[in-house]
Amino acid sequence: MRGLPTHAGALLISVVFATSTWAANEAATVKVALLDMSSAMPMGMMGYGMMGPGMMGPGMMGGMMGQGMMGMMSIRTDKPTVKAGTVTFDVTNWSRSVLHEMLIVSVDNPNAPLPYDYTRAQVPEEQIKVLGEAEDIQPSQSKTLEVTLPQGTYLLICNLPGHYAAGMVTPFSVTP
Ligand SMILES: [Cu+2]
Repeated sequence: MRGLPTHAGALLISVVFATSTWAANEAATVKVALLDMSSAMPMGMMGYGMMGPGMMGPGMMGGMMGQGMMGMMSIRTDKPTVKAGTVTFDVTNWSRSVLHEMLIVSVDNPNAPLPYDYTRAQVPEEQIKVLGEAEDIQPSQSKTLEVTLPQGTYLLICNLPGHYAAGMVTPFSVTP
């Protein structure tokens, strides 16, 4: 504290105290963007692995609205990891035309593919461990989902027909 005026030292102490109190009580909030080719790109989500150059070749735009094209739909989060406890997912469907949803799936290995029913073009939900879901999110709408998550690895997916296969899956992890 040498050299600091007395009031600055007091201020510093109170800031440190307030910060630690806030951190202990902080409930994690995760912003989730549900995206497809009709989406208005959310500025805050830029840089989270958006499709690179080469994905959008000339003439592709017209055919992109069909379902089932790998990488044509996606889920992005503003953070890949939170601490165990109450987690609030703030889920926004940035699509201009397509209904989406978000399921929180507990997995042993986030790199392994989920079981898949090719007839229904969906992940069979009775064969996976769903810890929460925000269903039927209309284009340009948001839903908030609050869940208590233990430490572990998860996938966030959209399980409307064709959407998981089209790329609507992203890993998410919860630390102790
Ligand atoms: Cu979807």
